[in-house]
Amino acid sequence: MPCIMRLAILMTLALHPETGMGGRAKRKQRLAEDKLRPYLGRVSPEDLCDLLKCHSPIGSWCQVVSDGGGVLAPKCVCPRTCPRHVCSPVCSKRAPVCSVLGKTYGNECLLHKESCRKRHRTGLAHMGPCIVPRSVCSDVELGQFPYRLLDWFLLLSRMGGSYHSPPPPQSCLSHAQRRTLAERWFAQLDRNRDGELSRRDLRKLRYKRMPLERCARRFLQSCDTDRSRKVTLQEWTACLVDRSEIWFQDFMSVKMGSHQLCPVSQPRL
Ligand SMILES: [Ca+2]
Ligand SMILES: [Ca+2]
Repeated sequence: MPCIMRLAILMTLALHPETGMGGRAKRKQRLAEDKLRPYLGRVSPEDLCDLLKCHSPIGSWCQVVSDGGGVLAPKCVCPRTCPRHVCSPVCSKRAPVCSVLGKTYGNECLLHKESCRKRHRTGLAHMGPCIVPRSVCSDVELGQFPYRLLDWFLLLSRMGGSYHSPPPPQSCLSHAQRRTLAERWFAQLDRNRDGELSRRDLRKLRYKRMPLERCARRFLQSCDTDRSRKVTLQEWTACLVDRSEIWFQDFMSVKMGSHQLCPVSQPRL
């Protein structure tokens, strides 16, 4: 597609943002498809597909389909069948692919088929297999995960801050400071502010580059002690702070916050 034509379409999409309260996926989808309608027949439907963002059905992808009157148009659809193999019948340009969740699919069609089935929008991270294969979280790793996670939160909290001397390690924090750190992150992660962390709240957390990221799901499941599928602040601090301290003391046989190893002055977070 010529650059000018692509620019014109993009400007049209930008000048008519999909506003409206609620932003219902179906309506957004209809609007997005309507905006491309003037270009049908002038621009190849494959190129229009590249510009069409799929909101509905959830997990769908853009395919060129006949609109019934014989006109080929881009449309967001859920694939019913996909070629099982990378080269069936011909090698796809987009095979294999890696999703943002770190899972490799034989082709992009399979990714969307699963997304549609699970009714969960899953983005494409990059072409080719995921570089780091998904691995399992061992019991030993799960044991140290709360400490590593708290350490990581502390690092993120300090990033961008200025200090004259290197900040003390997490093991020097007092129990109260550790709780404050965990509470701050709870508030930050609880995006809908209902006082509980749901899987939706934690989606952002899981896919950041944190140490032992593969343990995140198992860890969060273990925090939900009453199996309510949500983690309360009490569950969160017990899971993150108490288990960090137990692990550290067992592993290092040193009391956390010991002044023998830490600066005498109480460190700030
Ligand atoms: Ca929440
Ligand atoms: Ca719970």
